[in-house]
Amino acid sequence: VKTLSKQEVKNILSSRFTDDKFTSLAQLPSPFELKDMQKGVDRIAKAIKNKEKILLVGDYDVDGTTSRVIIEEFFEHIGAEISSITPNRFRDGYGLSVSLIQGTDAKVIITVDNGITSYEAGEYCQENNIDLVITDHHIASELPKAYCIINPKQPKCTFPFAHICGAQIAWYLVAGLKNKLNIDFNMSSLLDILVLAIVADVMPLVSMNRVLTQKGLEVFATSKRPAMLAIKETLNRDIITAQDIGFGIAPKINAAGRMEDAILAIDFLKSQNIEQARKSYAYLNELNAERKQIQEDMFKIACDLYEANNLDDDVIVVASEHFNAGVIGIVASSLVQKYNKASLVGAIDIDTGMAKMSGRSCGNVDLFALLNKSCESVSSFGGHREAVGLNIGVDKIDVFSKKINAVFNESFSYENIDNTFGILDITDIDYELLDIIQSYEPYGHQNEQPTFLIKNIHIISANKIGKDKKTLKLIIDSPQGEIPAIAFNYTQDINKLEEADVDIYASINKNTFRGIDELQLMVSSIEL
Ligand SMILES: [Mn+2]
Repeated sequence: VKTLSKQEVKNILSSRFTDDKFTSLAQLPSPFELKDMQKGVDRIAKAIKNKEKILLVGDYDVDGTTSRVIIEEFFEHIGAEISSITPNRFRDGYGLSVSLIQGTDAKVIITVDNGITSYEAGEYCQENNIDLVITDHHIASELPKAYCIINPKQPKCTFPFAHICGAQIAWYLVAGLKNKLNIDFNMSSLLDILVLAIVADVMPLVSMNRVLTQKGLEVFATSKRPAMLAIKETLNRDIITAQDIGFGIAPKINAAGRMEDAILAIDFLKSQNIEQARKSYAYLNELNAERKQIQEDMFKIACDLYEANNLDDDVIVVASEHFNAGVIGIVASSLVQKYNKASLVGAIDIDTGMAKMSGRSCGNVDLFALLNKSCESVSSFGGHREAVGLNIGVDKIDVFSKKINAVFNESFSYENIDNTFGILDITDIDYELLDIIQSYEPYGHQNEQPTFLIKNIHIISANKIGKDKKTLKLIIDSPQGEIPAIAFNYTQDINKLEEADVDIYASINKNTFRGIDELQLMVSSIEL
C-alpha cells in the first residue's frame, strides 16, 4: 500500500474502466446477440397474436420480483394477457418445479431469473406440449429440456458481456418483443426498476452494467412511479445511490420473500398510488425489522454452536431446527465477517429430516469448487464462487462437515486480501478529491468505493449518536479545517478517542443535509 496523490487516485479509478466496451445506452449490445432470443421472441409474439395462454414464473428475491414486474408492465402496455407465479420460498422452494405448474393450461411458460436447473419441469413441459422459454443468468453444467434458453452463461451464447442479472435478461426480452411487435415503448421507463436488481444481485458495476446503473439512478431520481416516490420520501431525497439500494432498499424488498411471500414486494413495486405504496413500503420495513431480529438471534445461536463444538474447523458448518430458511444466507455472511472463515448455515426441517443450507465464501476461496469436492453426502446443491445453497439429510450433516473440512485442509487456504486503495495525506482530503471520487460513481461490486489509510490524524471530539447510540461521530483536525467522520456499528469504548492521534481506514463521502453538501469520512476501522 503506497501513498497516493490526488492525480494518482484519479488515474487508478479511471483505469478500472479502460476495457469497457459499452459506455452509453446507444452502445448496448442488441437483444438478439443473446442466443435463442429471436426464437423466444418469435414464439411469445405468436402466442400473443393467437391469444394462447402465457405463464410467467419468477423468483422471490429483488432480481426475480423486478424481472416479473418488467415483463408484466410491458404486457400491460400492449394490452396482452399474461399470468404469473412467484414461488414461495417455504412452500414451493426455489425455481420452476413440476408442482408449481401441474395442470396448467398455459401453452407457453416463460421463466425469469430461474429455470436453468429445472430438469423435471422441462420434461413435464415437453410431455404436455408446453413451450418453455427459459430466461436465466445462473450457471448449470447440464441444460434442461426447453423450447429455447436465453442465458448469456450457456455454451455457444456469444453475448459480449455475460455478467448480467435475471432482470436485465427480462428487460432484454422486452426489448426483443418490442422490436418484433414493432411497438412504441420506452425501454428507459423500466430502468428505475432494473437498477434495483443490478445492484441487489451484486452485478459488477462495470461496462454495460455501469451504464444501466447510472441511467437507472437518473431515471429513479425523476421517477413518478408510486413505489419510487415512497422510497424517496422515506430517504427524504430524490437522488439515491447504489449504496442506498444495496443497504437500504433491497433488504426491504427481499424481506417479503424471506419472511412471508414475495407477492408483497411485487405489489409494492406495482403500487397504483402513493397511499398504497407508502403503506406497502412501511409493511416491508416492518418485515425487514423482524428479519433483522431473527437474524440476530440466529447469529448468536450459530456462534454458540460453532464455538462449543468445532472451533478448530476452517469451514464453519452449523445447523438448527430453530433457524429460518429465509435468513440462513445472511447469517452465513455474518459468520464469515466474525470468524474470517467460509460458513454454511442450515435450517433443519424436522418433519422431512432434511436441512436447507446456505453458504458464503471468505476471501479468495472458491466455495463452489470446495463443495464440488465434498458433496457425496449432499442431496442437491448449486451456486457459484461466493455463495452456495444445498439440501442435505439431517443425519448427514456431521459427515459433510468433516468432509468439507478435510478437503479444505488438503487443497484450500485463506489468503488475506488487503482492500486498502492507498494511503492518503490528510492535506489531500478536500472537495477536489471528493469530486474526483464522485466522478467514478456508482460504486459497488468490481468498482469498490476506495478505502484509504489516513495516518496520524488528530481527533478533536468523539460522540455516539443515533437512536441506538451505535454510530460514532468524530471531528477530525485537518489543515483545511475540521472534518466530520462517521463509523457505523461502533461498539468499542470512545473514551480513548477524544484528543487521540490515530490511524484510520475510511472512504471519502458526501453528506447532504438540508440541501448542503459536506465532506465526510466514512470510517471502517480505527487504530489507536
Ligand atoms: Mn438473479
